[in-house]
Amino acid sequence: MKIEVFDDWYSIGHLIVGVFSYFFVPIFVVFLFYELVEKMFKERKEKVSTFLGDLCEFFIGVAATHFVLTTINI
Ligand SMILES: [Ca+2]
Repeated sequence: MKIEVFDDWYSIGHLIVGVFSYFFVPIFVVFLFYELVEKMFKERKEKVSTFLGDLCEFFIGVAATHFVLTTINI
């Protein structure tokens, strides 16, 4: 199955939320809950491919933050 990553402008937001959750983990719980609610109750049904894409965008943000902090070593 194809996953749609960075399909809309909200995708940048998902990435940024991922960056913040690197420093404050509870944000991850809120984000996951929000995404699940959005997937289940959104008026125009969200596709599984964009739902998984949103999660990928989030984790790209987490991973990128970890990469930057460990390589630059601030
Ligand atoms: Ca997306």
